[in-house]
Amino acid sequence: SLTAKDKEAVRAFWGKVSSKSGAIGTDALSRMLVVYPQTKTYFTHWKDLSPGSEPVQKHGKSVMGGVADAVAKIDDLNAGLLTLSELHAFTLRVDPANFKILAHNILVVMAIMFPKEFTPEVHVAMDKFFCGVSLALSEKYR
Ligand code: HNI
Repeated sequence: SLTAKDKEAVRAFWGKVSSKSGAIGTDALSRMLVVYPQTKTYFTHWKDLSPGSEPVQKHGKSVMGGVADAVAKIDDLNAGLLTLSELHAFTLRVDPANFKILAHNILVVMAIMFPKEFTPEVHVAMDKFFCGVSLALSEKYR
């Protein structure tokens, strides 16, 4: 799990990239829908699922708001993300396998947008962080 050093690396990296979180979320969600088209089944109520569309931008921002919240609650992700886990499990019924897929796309976009800041140390810390987020979001499924 996340060491004190990992948490510090996540907080420091998030501090550098959070002002661009809307763009990160839009691009990550756009890529997820193109590269993993099975994820489109959850968003059939949207008018336009193409990269950068208005609902993709809006939801990209919303997801990254969740990520910001998770960074703030990094010391206890399971408790911190409980409400969001309940929403995804009971109301939205998102297959938890998709959390890893979205996390992967967010990492790819962060690496592209911040190549200098995305050091191997940051890569490991962010990967562990998103594993924790995915696990916390899956908590209410069982
Ligand atoms: Ni997710 C709504 C955060 C992964 C499908 N999601 C939200 C909201 C947040 C959020 C925040 C808005 C909640 C509210 O309205 O109160 N989602 C996150 C986070 C992750 C994640 C932090 C993982 C990093 N969600 C996923 C995945 C899918 C997903 C992987 C499906 C592939 N989420 C949804 C859907 C909604 C949603 C569907 C409702 C959106 C809408 O427009 O109806």
